Amino acid sequence: TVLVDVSAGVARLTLNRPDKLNAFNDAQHRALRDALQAAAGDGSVRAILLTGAGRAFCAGQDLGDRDPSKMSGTPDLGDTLERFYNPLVRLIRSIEKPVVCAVNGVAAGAGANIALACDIVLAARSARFIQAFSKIGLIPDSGGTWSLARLVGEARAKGLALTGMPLSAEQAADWGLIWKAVDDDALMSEAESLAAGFAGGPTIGLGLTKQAIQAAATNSLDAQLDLERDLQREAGATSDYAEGVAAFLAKRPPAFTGR
Ligand code: LHQ
Repeated sequence: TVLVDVSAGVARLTLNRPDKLNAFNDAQHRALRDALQAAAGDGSVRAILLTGAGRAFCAGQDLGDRDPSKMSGTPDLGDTLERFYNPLVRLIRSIEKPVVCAVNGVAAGAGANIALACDIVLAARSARFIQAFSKIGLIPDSGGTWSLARLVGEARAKGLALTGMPLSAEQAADWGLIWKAVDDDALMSEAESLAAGFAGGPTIGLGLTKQAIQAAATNSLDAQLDLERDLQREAGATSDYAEGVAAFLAKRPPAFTGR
């Protein structure tokens, strides 16, 4: 249910249930979590690229086996979030390497918000972001209420979440929801070259940068300045920092090793 290809420092993870628009069942959750954990722990992997097989990125939860009228008792969706979606979002945010998401087609429900949990989101011009939850009586999950409000502000977050209106890739980029909208046939090459750039980059510095920017969402300026001091101390102790400065002074391209 998730294809994994590791080469040249990049782990490519492809959601692979195309006939279900890559909707999540428990098996796909387990496969994605395992693949992300493996990539996080593999020192040869310095960037992660997440995408979907077929015409969609991900249609969110697979609703096929979720019909409450065919189940006994009250469904506990909080349990599903606690066991699957919340750990997935926490994992993506905590990986100390850039996670690039190439949204190749529609991203709906939890599928949209998992994309938004990634560090850099590129989307094919034909892709749509749909906060489908309101159509079935749910609230945006997988961090959606948090990331939407922060990325596009309360007015647009509420508009998207309450209406469930599809947002084009172009509009998503204009609003600052994602990094960039890309022509469909250029999506994967752009995503690959971005990931390759990260894989040849100063991995520790990039990981610390991700950590610092995420911390800014909840820190005061004072706390953030303290954090920058601590993380810059770490970054400045890496051999990639020494290499970066040496290369700059010698007017040659740096050869970063990720250490
Ligand atoms: C699907 C799905 C799908 C199963 C398309 N499931 N089959 C968390 C906690 C626990 C439970 C609840 O959920 C959550 C979080 C969530 O993610 S809630 C939101 C769940 N997702 C949705 O409500 C989106 C449902 N899908 C759609 O609205 C449409 O399929 C979109 C807009 C994504 C795409 O529309 P189209 O391009 O017109 O494609 P389609 O609707 O014809 O779908 C193609 C096939 O994929 C179709 O199957 P079929 O056998 O008829 O070819 C769909 O039934 C199936 N599919 N999404 N989530």
